[in-house]
Amino acid sequence: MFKVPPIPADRLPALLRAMPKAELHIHIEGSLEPELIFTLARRNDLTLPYASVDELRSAYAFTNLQSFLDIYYAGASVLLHEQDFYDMARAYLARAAMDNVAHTEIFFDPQTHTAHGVAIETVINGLHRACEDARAELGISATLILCFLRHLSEASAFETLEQALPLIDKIVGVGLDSSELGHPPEKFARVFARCRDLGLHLVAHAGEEGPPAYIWSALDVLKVERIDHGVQAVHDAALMKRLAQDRIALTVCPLSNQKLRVFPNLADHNLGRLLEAGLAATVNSDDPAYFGGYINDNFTQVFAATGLTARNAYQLAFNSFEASFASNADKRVWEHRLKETFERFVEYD
Ligand code: ES4
Ligand code: ZN
Repeated sequence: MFKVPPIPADRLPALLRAMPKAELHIHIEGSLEPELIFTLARRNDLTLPYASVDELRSAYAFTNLQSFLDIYYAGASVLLHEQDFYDMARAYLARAAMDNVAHTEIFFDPQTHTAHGVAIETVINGLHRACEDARAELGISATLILCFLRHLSEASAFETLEQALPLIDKIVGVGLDSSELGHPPEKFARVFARCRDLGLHLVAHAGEEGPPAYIWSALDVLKVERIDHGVQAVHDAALMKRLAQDRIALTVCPLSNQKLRVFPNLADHNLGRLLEAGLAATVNSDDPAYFGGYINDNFTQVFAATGLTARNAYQLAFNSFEASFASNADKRVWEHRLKETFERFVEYD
């Protein structure tokens, strides 16, 4: 790997912002800012149980994953038309481009929308058009990952997959999200096997609040290529070895973990420990509108709180490209730009 040159500590935040990166763990419904929730509610003649944007934002006081999910699903209920999905994704992509995100693989939760009568093609077509336009107009590469809600049944996941089949060329993979505890990966073994046969990439949330056993079964039963979160892996030495040896990426989300109290403080986050153990960790925003920051905020805050270095920064950005489902040609271009950015920061020392 490229030998990372010494970079003065006071230039590290600027470097974190400037470096090209991939975002691999972003729930598009979690990018809906309160302002856009109100705009869409007005446009769709819906009344929200909050009088103002400020009142809605002040309801964002979570203490764990479930307390967050309850309000996150309520926020997503203002999305009804293809243009709503387009506008949401477009706003995220414009914001991500500002953070020098070169590539993103966006999660979406179709069951949240189909549950209240929105057709899956409305969801996928709106999101996909936003990705296409962003590539042309913002120079950002964006693809879609369909997530199954694990608190719902296997049958519901199969039904969702069936509905998505005519649009399968518009997604690159599938994931598994929502309430983790009590909903182990095994519940979706058959759905993931079918997705694998369809040639889709596979990821799953595991080890956010759930135990290392859920990470093992995501790997060995679902056969996923990346683990979303995965921070609980540190409690299982054999699992740490497996993740390092197989270069299984973890899409870590520091501000999410702080807000949902996975760690008592950001300073207690184990990102540095994961990197030290040789794991392919990455930094991501999860649900930026709810957790107090986009990807660069996640980088700058976790670096400031835990004392990570320029070398760690390079590794995290490099890991994000390597762990992506983009082509090798695209990866080489982004990795070259990454190296150039680091070299630029030494020269101006
Ligand atoms: C999520 Cl932080 C988190 N965990 C699990 N599922 C999710 N869906 C949206 N954000
Ligand atoms: Zn997530």
